[in-house]
Amino acid sequence: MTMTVELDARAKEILRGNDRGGYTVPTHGLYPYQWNWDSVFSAWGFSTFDLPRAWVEIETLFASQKADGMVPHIIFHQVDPGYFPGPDVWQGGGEPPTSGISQPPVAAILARLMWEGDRDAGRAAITALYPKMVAWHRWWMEHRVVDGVAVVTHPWESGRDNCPDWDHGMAGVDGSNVGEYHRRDTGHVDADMRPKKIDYDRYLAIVYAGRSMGWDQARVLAEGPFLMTDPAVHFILLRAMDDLAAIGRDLGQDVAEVEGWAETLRAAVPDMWNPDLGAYDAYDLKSGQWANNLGTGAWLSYLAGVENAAMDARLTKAWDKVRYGIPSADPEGATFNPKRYWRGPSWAVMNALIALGFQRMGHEAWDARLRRETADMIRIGGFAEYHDPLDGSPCGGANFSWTAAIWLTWAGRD
Ligand code: 2M8
Repeated sequence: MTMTVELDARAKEILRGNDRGGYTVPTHGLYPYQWNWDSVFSAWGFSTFDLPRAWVEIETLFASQKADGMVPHIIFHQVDPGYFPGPDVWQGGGEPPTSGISQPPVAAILARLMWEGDRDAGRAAITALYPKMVAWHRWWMEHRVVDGVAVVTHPWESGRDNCPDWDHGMAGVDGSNVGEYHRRDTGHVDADMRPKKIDYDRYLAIVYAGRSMGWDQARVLAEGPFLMTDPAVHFILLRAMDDLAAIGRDLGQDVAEVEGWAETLRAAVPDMWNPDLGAYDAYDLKSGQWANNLGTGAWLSYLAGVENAAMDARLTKAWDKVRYGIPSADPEGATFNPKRYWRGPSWAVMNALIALGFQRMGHEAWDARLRRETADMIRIGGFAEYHDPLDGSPCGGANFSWTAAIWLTWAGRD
């Protein structure tokens, strides 16, 4: 097992190595562009040793904000043939070009932590960022909230691409007409650790549909082929609203609108409860079915200050089935796979977000356990994109920015 000091140094080296000047790539090769939430986690990592660089990361991300307030999920700073689908496929507009969807809005959550860590150093950055974050949150409320519940229009928008939450919604997407294409991800990592071809066909079909609507987000919501509620994004957005309001109050802003959004989201939390599952669950708005999956969304409820005693025992039982962190899918679920991407592996980055929830709700023992397990997993498997939750072995890409960031901010701290 590697020593903490060596891992600290290695984690910083990874972030520096993935720095492309103003933005950080998730990892060299597999993901050669700026991804929205990866970038914010990288910023949090940088904040432990280079705070000015940390703020620049978020500034660069918001520099690509659209006129309607959306902050895109990928920013294609420099065309790189190593990733598919690239800017020519997305046609999301912008200079640099972007994708046409968003990603979980973690910016306000982590920006608040950075700001409260050093107010003098962060004042100018947070003052400039605040109205941009308000505009982004407004975009979520207008274009990705249905009857008070957050939705995603593409599995990629959730950040948890092939998790079982999306199985019903994906089954309703016709991927048979996307033609020939050449995936690049399976040239970088083992195909068994990635989504299947049938998933990629459907991912592309959803992209082509959005593109044909010129990424008019009102139409994407109303007419797109995929639409599911996402408790994970809902709880992230709700927490981000609370944090944005706190930042606004600090800056002397009128936060009534932001507080109103938080109230709307909070009032809809019971609507995400699936009584048969005994947990918060994703719901397919197209076919009218619950996902029936004990997934990351349930775990993220604590992040938003939501607790449900009926769910706690169910969650800890699932956690006890593995050794290294929170599995991205129920270990007792029929399709659990400890190595296939979002269908079972443990993600250091999700563990950290879930732990912020445990901290908020005073679950100190759970926080300590999750931190210890995540640290052990990184000691065993290194700074991998994600890990097998049964033995800690590395999966996906190596030298990953967000895993390095999580080591520096949380997992590797005593
Ligand atoms: C993964 O998603 C991208 C598409 O956005 C991909 O597989 O090509 C997800 O794990 C996502 O959450 C993450 O932001 C991205 C980059 O790390 O990779």
